[in-house]
Amino acid sequence: QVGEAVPASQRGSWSSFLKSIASFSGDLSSLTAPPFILSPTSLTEFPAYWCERPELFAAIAGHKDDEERFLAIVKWFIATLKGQYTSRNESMGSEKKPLNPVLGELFYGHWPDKDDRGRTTLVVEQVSHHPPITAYVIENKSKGLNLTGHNAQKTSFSSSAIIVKQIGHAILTIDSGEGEKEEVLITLPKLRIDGLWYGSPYIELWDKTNIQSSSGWSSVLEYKGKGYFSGKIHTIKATVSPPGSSSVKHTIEGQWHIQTRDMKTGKVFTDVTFPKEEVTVGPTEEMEEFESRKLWGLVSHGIREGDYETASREKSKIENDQRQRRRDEIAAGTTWELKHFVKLESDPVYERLVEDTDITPQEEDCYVYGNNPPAWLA
Ligand code: CLR
Repeated sequence: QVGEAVPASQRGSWSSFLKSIASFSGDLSSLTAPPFILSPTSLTEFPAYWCERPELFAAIAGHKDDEERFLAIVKWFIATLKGQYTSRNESMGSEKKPLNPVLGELFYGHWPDKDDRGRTTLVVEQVSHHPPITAYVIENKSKGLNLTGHNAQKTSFSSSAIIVKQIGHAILTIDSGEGEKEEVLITLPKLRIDGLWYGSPYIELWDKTNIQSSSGWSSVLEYKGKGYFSGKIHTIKATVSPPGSSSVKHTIEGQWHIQTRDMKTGKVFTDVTFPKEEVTVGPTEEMEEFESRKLWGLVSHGIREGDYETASREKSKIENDQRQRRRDEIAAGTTWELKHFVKLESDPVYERLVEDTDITPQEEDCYVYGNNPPAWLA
């Protein structure tokens, strides 16, 4: 039946929402959805998923050997997938529609030092509203680790599912303090959002992504869902190849939301069945106007409490304020100034790393971090 998981009073508006996405491709964030499917969290918070296993991130710096270090990167990456793609189902019962960030929206956080892993910080800025683009940097300075990336989405609709192509990439820089820094390109998986008809959307990953290091080590990660090679949901197969070769030295297989194994040794490679560590953020009262939880505070509260009238009124206020700002800028002949990132039309690191690979596209833009965190985070 249509919308089993949809409150009876919202079934009509859920069907119209589904019809509007079916006849629409591009920026989903701008479509109005019924209240039951709204998430109280803005997309600017999502980059935190990259570091919810801070000890695995820090562990990358603990290996002197290129091969060992590369395997640590693959391990950390696979372990982030569960948080990135299933955590809304766990916390809210299904995938939901996140709040659409405003231009210049900010999100700051950190994971404290513990057990010698060092402190890790997160700076996120919404660098474009139309189309929505989010830039972020995650740093563990004591370990010489920096992950800088940006992401956007291209959505389309196909046989009752939303297909999401992720645009953008992340670069992990590892500075061991001796000699050249290692640079590692990470590309992002394609998403298929199913379960829409019933009103309980969930994500499956498909196709392939790459991890490509300047050390020459590389990995191709292949994603499948139920009904493909293993018949199980959230399946991954990663192959790891040494420099200058496409021969496979390691194969990792399993389910990214539970466990994967190294097929050669039979040993567990990733296990994400124990709790992750959410990012620590300061008190909302001390935040600046454009910090995500402050900006959306009343909207989020409304959504959480089921007070959708307040949520929608407060959301309109934010959107009207944004429209007015854009009009004022046009009148004054100015543009919004980003606080932390600078856009480059082409990313030299990306382009160097994809050279001689079949990674597409061969060119991408990027957002460079200005190394200017707020004082309390620095
Ligand atoms: C953002 C970048 C993160 C990984 C990630 C996870 C879930 C994705 C999100 C990204 C982008 C926005 C997204 C969301 C799932 C649903 C949502 C595609 C890629 C869309 C806009 C909302 C669809 C609406 C239905 C759920 C009703 O690292």
